[in-house]
Amino acid sequence: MFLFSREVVGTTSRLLYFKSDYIVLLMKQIFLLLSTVLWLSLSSLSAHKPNVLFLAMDDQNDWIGCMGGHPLVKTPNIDALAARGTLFTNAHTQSPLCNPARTSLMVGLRPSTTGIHGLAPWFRDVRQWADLVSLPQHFANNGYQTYSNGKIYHSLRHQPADMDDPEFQHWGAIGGFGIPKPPKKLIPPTPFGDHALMDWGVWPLDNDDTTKSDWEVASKAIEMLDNMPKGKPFFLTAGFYLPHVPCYATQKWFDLYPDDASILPKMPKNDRDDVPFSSWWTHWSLPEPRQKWIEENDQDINLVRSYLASTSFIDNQIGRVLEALDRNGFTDNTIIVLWSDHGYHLGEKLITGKNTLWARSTRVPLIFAGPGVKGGQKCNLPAELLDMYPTLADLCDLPELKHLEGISLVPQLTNANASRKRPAITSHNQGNFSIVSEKWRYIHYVDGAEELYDIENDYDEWTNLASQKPDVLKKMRKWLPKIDNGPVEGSSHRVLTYYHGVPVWEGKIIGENDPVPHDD
Ligand SMILES: [Ca+2]
Ligand SMILES: [Ca+2]
Repeated sequence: MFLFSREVVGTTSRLLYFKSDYIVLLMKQIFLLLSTVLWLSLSSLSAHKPNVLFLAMDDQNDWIGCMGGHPLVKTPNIDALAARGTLFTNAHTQSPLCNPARTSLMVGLRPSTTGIHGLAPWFRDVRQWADLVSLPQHFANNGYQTYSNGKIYHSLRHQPADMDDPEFQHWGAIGGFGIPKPPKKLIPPTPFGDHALMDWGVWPLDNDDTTKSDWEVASKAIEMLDNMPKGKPFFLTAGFYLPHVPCYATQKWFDLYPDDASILPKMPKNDRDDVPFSSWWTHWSLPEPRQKWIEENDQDINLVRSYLASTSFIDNQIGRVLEALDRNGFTDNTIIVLWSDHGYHLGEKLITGKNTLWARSTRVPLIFAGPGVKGGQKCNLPAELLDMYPTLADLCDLPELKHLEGISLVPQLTNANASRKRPAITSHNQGNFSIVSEKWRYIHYVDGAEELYDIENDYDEWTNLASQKPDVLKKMRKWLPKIDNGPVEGSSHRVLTYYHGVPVWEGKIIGENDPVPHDD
């Protein structure tokens, strides 16, 4: 009985064993089948995911053919891209300065939220922002291979290959300053220490573009496209440095433009008479020469022509990359976005450079083309560079990230008239904001001073209507961001603070009766 029982028990347990073994085997097979199905569907999904080509210009204002910012500028490749995509004609940066602008668009937060207002710090060095998932990281986390060329972040161009959570997985050309450089500056010494970057003119003299760093950025992007592994979608960048100073270009790009005053922008000498004095605080003392110095040194035509030549040279580099995209059969399945980090003044409002809250500083090219984007559209609704992150994630069906402050432009990419209720907001240090709607530009300075321009009828923003339109001011003030953080620890370079009524520029108090530096 006992034996029998044991036998029975043994048989039962053997049966149970066989049964459980069978179930395990079956489960394994089901798991394998499910994994295969999941893997197949994921890989077919990612194989069909659109690629992203992320093209950046530096300090490029609205002097782009299709934007109408300068009547003579020649940008045939950018214009052709706009013609087959959607051009945002009223797009604005979140800051008129490299580091805050680029940090903002790459992490999807406003400078007034991060407190990154100056050329330093690098946001990963700031404890509360160190782990932010940046735009390329979000793509990498979702099956994309990410490739970097040239200037995308303000200073970061390369990281070690074995780094955890790298900003990009593959690093190409470093890009950067307008090399090769002449043995000495081409223009006379500039105020504020004769900064090496404040220079422009024909260089190199041999008319050879292939030695230039921006040529190399395009070439490396082309090489990556030519050798792109199959099977995984890519997020590839080409970040160009020009027309950032020094504006060196070869003779053939200068030859596109007349060497006379017909290329100069219109700039009334009294344009700042109706502007608050605190506007000067936002660009109090800078290496970029004031217009007075430019004219006294006979540099106005030379600077404008050098800037235009540099823009056309970059347009040519963009054309080279787009040609490679096409040649490799990627065009139909690649979303292309072209942007500039902020604009540049070339004499308007009596200055050269950025660091202002007017159109020349804030208005930038922003073009989308590719799958999901309607071609041949111009959208005049306000748009922000901050919107690129959620827009690209939306177009590529990536999971939504809660921390992003921008909003997807996908509705406007399919219908340029789709409603958008939000204006475009730019800040330059704590308390200084510009707010742009379809009709108005409202500016609020840290001391409470205000400006208002009717941008529909006063494209150049010459007439400040703040004292005449109290109702409009009231409406526009409502858009001032509720979060307005001061400079984060480690901030420096072009940082303005204002505590207890005292403006401080780069650590030095601006006295009540101080004259505007190097403007006398
Ligand atoms: Ca810049
Ligand atoms: Ca004026």
